[in-house]
Amino acid sequence: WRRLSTKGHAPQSVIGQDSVQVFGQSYPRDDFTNVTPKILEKVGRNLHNQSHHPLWLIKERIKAHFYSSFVGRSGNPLFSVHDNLSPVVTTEQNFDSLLIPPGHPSRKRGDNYYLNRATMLRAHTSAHQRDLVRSGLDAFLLAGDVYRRDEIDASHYPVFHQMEGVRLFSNRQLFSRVQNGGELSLFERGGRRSPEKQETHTLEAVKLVEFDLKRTLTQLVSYLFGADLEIRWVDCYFPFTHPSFEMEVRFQGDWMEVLGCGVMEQELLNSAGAGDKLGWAFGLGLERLAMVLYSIPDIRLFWSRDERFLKQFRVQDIHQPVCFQLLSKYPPLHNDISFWLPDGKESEAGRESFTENDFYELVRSIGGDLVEKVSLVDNFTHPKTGRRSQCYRIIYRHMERTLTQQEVRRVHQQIEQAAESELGVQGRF
Ligand code: FA5
Ligand code: MG
Repeated sequence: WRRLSTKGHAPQSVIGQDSVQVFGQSYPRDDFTNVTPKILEKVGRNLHNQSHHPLWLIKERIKAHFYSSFVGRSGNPLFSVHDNLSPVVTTEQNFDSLLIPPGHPSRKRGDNYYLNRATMLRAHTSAHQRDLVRSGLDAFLLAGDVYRRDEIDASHYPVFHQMEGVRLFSNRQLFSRVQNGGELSLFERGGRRSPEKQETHTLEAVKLVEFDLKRTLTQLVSYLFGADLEIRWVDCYFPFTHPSFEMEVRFQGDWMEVLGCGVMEQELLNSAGAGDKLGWAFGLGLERLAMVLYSIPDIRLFWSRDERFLKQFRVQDIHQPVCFQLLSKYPPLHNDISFWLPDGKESEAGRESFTENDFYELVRSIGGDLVEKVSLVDNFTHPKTGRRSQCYRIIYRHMERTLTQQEVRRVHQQIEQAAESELGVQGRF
């Protein structure tokens, strides 16, 4: 087993032979356990709660906007804010509570960090929606760190931060501003699900909720970025909202997705004891917003402990503009790696034999933040034997210093060895 140093993460995170310990709790290992020491180092770091960290700054600005724009009947803030919920959740919270069916692709072991079959690091802040609604909240924001095994590039990192927002409406709250609103209803019987709405909802109720959702989010990004920012809405799908949308913003000449949202599935609200209300929910990526707002070019920078990075965000007033000066970029070094894949037989339930994410994970756990990007550059199937071989290009670059060839070669060789011993591939090095 390996005890991690106690600096900057959950005290006493331990990956043992038989169990994984996080925040003093012990989780028995099983065939789904795939969390790594590098990932556990990040648990408890809570960048979103570090005063004057750029993610904290964005969170505070979003809070300030919601506090000033939405005031309850007695002058109190309408939205409560939660930023300290543990990222360790049950798979029931992360998936089932959100109507994500068994066997759904988003549950794959290859895409998530499991402590064991029943427990995981949350893959999104939506994992808490049902519980917070059940506790009686009608309007809340929730910020937290989330964990996903994913590709590696400038805008993807295995740990990032999301802000969730939920707002529920009773019949009176939704229709009070509408003329003769008292005659309208939230629900109808015998309705059909269509691209516009769920079966139990009336079209008029859904349109008002959808309008409120889009207006709320458009006002939020205009407040953060100024009215000039170009945005667009894209239809999409989530098992826990319908209809569902993504907002994209124009960034460095391209459209970048910053959030997903939609009208909450009524079955979710029913299960949370709020079946007499309709609601909207959104989940946005705090790094994505911070990257646009401060022109931060690479998502790894958020983990920097470099004063030259951090001090730029120590503003007196959270509304004061930050002019982020990019630290000079140090030169990249790249190295390729090719190997034959193990014979592709499907093994026990839910476990694939080799996935690209297994390789990304391995590169990440050995190369850490030296790795800027990993891309699959060749995927070849031998015409006679049917054997498959892949070639990946790994780009190494440190954000804060120049790497030497030697240093990179050492890491690259460790990756080659580990790929053979841990993933069962056969190297063509
Ligand atoms: C979700 O996570 C949904 N839970 C969002 C949601 C909430 C929908 C409530 C409906 C209602 P998605 O996987 O698209 O959706 O992630 C949401 C946002 O997180 C993305 O728009 C993006 O801004 C950010 N994000 C996703 N993956 C990454 C990543 N690897 N690195 C950084 N940011 C990411
Ligand atoms: Mg998305």
